[in-house]
Amino acid sequence: MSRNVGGYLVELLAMNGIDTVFGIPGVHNLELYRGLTASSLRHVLVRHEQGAGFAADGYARLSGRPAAAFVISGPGLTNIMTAVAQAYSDSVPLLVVASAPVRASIGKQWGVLHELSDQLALAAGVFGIARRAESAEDVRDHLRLCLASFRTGRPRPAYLEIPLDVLAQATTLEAQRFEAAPLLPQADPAHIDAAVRLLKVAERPLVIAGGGARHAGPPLQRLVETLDCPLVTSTAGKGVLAESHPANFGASLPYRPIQQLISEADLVLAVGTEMGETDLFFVPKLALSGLLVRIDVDPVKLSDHYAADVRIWSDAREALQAINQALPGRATDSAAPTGWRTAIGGAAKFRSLIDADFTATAHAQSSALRAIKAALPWDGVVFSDMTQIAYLGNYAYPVEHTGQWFHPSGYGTLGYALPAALGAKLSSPARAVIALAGDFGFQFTVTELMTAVETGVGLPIVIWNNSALGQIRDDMVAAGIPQLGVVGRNPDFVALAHACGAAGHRVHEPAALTATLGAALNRTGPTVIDVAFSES
Ligand SMILES: Cc1ncc(C[n+]2csc(CCOP(=O)(O)OP(=O)(O)O)c2C)c(N)n1
Ligand SMILES: [Mg+2]
Repeated sequence: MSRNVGGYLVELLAMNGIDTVFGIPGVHNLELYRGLTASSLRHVLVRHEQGAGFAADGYARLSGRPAAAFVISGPGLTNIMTAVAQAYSDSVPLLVVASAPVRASIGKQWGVLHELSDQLALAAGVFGIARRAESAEDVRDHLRLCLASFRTGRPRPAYLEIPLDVLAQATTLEAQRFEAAPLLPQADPAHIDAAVRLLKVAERPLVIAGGGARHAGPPLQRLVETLDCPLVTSTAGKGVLAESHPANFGASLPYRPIQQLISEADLVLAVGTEMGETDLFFVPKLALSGLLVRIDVDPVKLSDHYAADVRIWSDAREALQAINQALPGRATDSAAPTGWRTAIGGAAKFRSLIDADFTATAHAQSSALRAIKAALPWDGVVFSDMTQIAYLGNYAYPVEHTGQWFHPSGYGTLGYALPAALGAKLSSPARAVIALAGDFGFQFTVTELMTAVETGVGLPIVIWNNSALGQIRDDMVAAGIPQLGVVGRNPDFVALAHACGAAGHRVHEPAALTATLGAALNRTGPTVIDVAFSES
């Protein structure tokens, strides 16, 4: 059968597990759209390419399934790059397919439409993998590589560009299903033995788990119970063990009592975590005084500025299972565990140390977080933005499982919450999903409210409205800088919602937030909830 390369690509995507494309058509990528209507792929028209990137990110974070974004050459690519950088830093797989100017013009600066001096090089700077297809065979081979990159080690966004003349070429190549099995590094048994030897004699061990451990909850729980040691998670690792478990000290890496505790450990086992600045807010590096054992699928992490004593290059679950097999029986089998964690007290004690420092504003944020939690079902999902309530929520919003609280941790990008929550809701319509953004961050991607209205998703968008760039204002005050550029004029968010065809409400206290959010979750279509508490 003959169709053009654009149509062939769509067939390949449909055969290889992509079911949703977020995009904006333009003259350059028209041939990507020719075959889309007849295919099984769902196309979601977004209002800005950054929204497409965030939506694909949210889609993958909640469902585990990658989505694609179709963008035009030049501005389509540059617009989506911020969202791609966010996905890169948080290890989220997504596929961007872009057109490119005709091959004859590339690199020649003729001034063709949407020209960049080097589009592929630009993409290579933000994606995990970036390829240009110069033929139908290239499309097949590069796409196989892009999709495989999502399953081999640390997932990153992938990029495939196809010049206009290639997109329009006819091809008779048959679409095919690629190999889909994950390919992960297997831990070297000698490294597992070395870790076990250290863990057996450690007196004050502590485990730090990140996003790379998200799927390793059961072996992680068994290990911390065996060792009777504290577990601390990054935001990406939030919920890997129920936060009500006495050994889970929560996503508390930024807090001083926890950093102090970590510095007193004689052995830290870091599983699937960077322990980077964005996990620590804002210490560049943890001060460790003991030994460090790291488990990571990313070899770069095993050789970074933390000098590890034992480096296990492996998937977290496999490595933890192997360690558990080699460790003596569970301490919790006996009535009274005798490890370090029991001696220093459980998570509750450390949580009260952290909570003792909360300001009046933090208490107001806390009450809003509790009000949100009360409105959501047990498996409800929050996509948060870069706002003060979310920085607190990273730690204080209680979860019992992974996949309930998402934050743009690594790249720290304003405007993430709404489009990411939208993508997540489209991936999993039965789940209760909300966006939680600040008044300023919401406005970065407010255009995607129209996408939410158009797709009819029952999506509450909660705005933490302190009428300011609150965090930056507070940072200026703390640094003795005269306040400048930290208070902007906000629209009437309720009226804005109505103008877009969404519902809109303003609430002033927690009970009203719970009630309004509960009702919004049962609505068809999005609801903007402007939260204006007195201490916000
Ligand atoms: C794309 C982008 N630009 C700028 C920033 C810097 N920044 C971080 S938080 C913030 C203020 C956000 O204000 P708002 O959304 O109202 O949240 P609040 O701090 O008031 O809770 C800014 C400007 C950023 N993180 N991302
Ligand atoms: Mg604000």
